[in-house]
Amino acid sequence: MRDGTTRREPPGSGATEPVVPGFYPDPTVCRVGRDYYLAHSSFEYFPGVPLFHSRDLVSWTQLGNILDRRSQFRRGDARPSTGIYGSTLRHHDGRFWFITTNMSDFRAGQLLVHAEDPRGPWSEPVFVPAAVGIDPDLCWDGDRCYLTWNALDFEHPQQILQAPLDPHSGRLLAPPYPVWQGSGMPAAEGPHLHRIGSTWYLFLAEGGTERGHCATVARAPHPWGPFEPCPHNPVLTRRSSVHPVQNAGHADLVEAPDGSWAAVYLGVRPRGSTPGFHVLGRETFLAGVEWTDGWPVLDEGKYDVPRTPTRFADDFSDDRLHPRWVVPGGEPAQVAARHPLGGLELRPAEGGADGPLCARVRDHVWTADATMARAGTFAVRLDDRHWYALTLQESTVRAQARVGDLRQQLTAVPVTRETVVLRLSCHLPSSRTVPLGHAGPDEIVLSFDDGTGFTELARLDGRYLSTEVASGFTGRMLALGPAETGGRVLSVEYVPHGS
Ligand code: 6LW
Repeated sequence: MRDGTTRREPPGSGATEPVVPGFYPDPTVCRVGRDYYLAHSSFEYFPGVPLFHSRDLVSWTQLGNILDRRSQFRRGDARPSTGIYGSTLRHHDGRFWFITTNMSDFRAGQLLVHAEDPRGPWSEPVFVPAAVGIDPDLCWDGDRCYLTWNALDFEHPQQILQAPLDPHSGRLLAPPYPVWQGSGMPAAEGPHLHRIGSTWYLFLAEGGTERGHCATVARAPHPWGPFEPCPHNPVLTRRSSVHPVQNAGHADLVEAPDGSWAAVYLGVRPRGSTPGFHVLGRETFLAGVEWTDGWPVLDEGKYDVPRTPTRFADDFSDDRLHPRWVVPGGEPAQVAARHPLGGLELRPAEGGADGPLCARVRDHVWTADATMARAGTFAVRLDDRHWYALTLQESTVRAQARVGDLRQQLTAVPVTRETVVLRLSCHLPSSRTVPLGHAGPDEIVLSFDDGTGFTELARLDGRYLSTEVASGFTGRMLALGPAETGGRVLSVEYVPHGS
């Protein structure tokens, strides 16, 4: 739905189906020839910044993670929702450029890496210490590069700043100056500057990344302004609507080879009783962009987006871990090593930090099996204070839950074999919504099979593993870790229901 404009055609599935489902927020996109590349914020999880490739904007394949060395992504304070925030991916003069903010290293300023091949290796970082803040954007006018960012200076209303930048050294070539500050809503952020013809368009996210989220735009004859706001701002929002995708905003544009334009943007899919609970984090959606009177009109229903195939099975027999595996505040090489007899040995993170080996949950209903040998933990988590877990150790399977300050062992059952399948599954709620029931977004079942068939240990309301309860900017993850006596996982299989 757009404020101030009416839809010309019934929405295609792209209005409700993400092109990249799961915790892949703050999308930024660029094109080289016929190849599109898409990158996302990833917060405390390392390696950081998942990078995807597509030829049609609709189907995407992960190439890897841009920040895959700790020299690029300094660990710092690795609490939940620290780390890598909003960013910009561009291609200029034969190079890919990626700029972002590592909130765990905030005073270092913006972090800039480049690569000839998007599969990497990406360069060592150049920092921009004179541009502290979040959501950096790069845009070139010929060879002159402009950095635009949100100074995150709550003392001053002029937070969206710009300055010419030497991207090789990270030096600002002039003092920063304010540009367009948005349409007046709170939290103007996520700037993306695009030159289209002889006009410069500055897109912003406004309203905050919750239900009031919007995308707005202004245009100018120069990169620095003066900016004229679009008369039908916001050009994208779902505020005050009953649309199944909410929090829509934080858009980035890309031009197709045929001269048409598209936009990627973030949204959430809340379910259950009011206020609605979203559990997969902020996901990436795709809209068409048409131009009327020199202004963009986003059409969220332009594309038909098929359901992304998210099923995977991993026996960890490849030389390298799949790029889906990441660690909150740690490194995969620290917490997992190939076991000589097969599978992965699971180790505790350094200093007892919370650091399981994680992979994003990408669907609303699914079943995931982790086959453990003698010991190990398998959990679904939002962060270190919100998780449901199964643990095998000393011939016993335990089901546990943590919700904020509350932590409870739910049950413990003896097992007869050393190899046990720990199963987490997610189902539609069995209750109706308030006031006819008490439905959350889903129900999570913890069960195991020690060769005698699956035994259900617990069935828990999924609302406690949602952003509306836990807060933060991330989404649900499957998590593999050691038990107190160590851990060895032989395989993991993730199967979305209905796939
Ligand atoms: C991102 C900023 C935002 O950098 O949240 O709500 C931050 N908008 O644009 C993390 O996603």
